[in-house]
Amino acid sequence: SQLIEEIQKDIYLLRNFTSYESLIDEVKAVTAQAPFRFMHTPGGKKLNISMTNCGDLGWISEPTGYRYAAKDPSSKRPWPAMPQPFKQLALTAARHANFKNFQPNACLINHYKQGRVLTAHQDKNEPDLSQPIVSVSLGMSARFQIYGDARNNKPLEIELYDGDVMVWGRSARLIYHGVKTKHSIPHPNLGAHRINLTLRKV
Ligand code: MD3
Ligand code: FE
Repeated sequence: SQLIEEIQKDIYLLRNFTSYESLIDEVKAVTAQAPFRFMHTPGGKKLNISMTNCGDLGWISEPTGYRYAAKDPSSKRPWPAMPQPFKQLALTAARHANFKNFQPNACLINHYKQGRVLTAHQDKNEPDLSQPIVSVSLGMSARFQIYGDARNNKPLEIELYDGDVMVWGRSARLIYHGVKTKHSIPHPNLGAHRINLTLRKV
């Protein structure tokens, strides 16, 4: 359709598909129960992006490794339930990319201050690689980097803005990717902060 662009094989971009205003109440409801926190890497360093989760399972980084956990290690309670609007958005976005009936059960929520980076990495902690990943950008813009099959490739860079949604699946599911926010454009309401939702079926 005209709404969706396949920017590379199996990587779909839906510009302006949602907005900060549409989802911020749900984000705040989640972070009131499970605040953003800086997790520690298996190497013992602090991540420079703060994170939280909602849904049945949440991605966590600990000195013992990365994993999906049913409980928030800070509160020792289950993660907040996934808000219905998150599920609906993921289902609809995935359908546009020809993934039928995508029902995410895990949502990682990343918070970037201006200048923070997510270095090139693969997402490979998920058991079923046939499932897509849907990501939602809110607030400040960011430079998204697509490295392909090796982290030393020269990346394709695309600027993502508030409300942009991407769907990654099939042959793109294990690509190396990263995020830069050095030259980001602040959002009128959220300022120099970016919130990213990463919706998965784990
Ligand atoms: C491509 N987050 O949390 S979301 C992550 O903007 C992560 O916060 C970035 O990479 C962010 O792991 C990017 C887009 C994304 C997420 C997962 C992917 C792209 C992906 C998995 C495979 C390929
Ligand atoms: Fe990732």
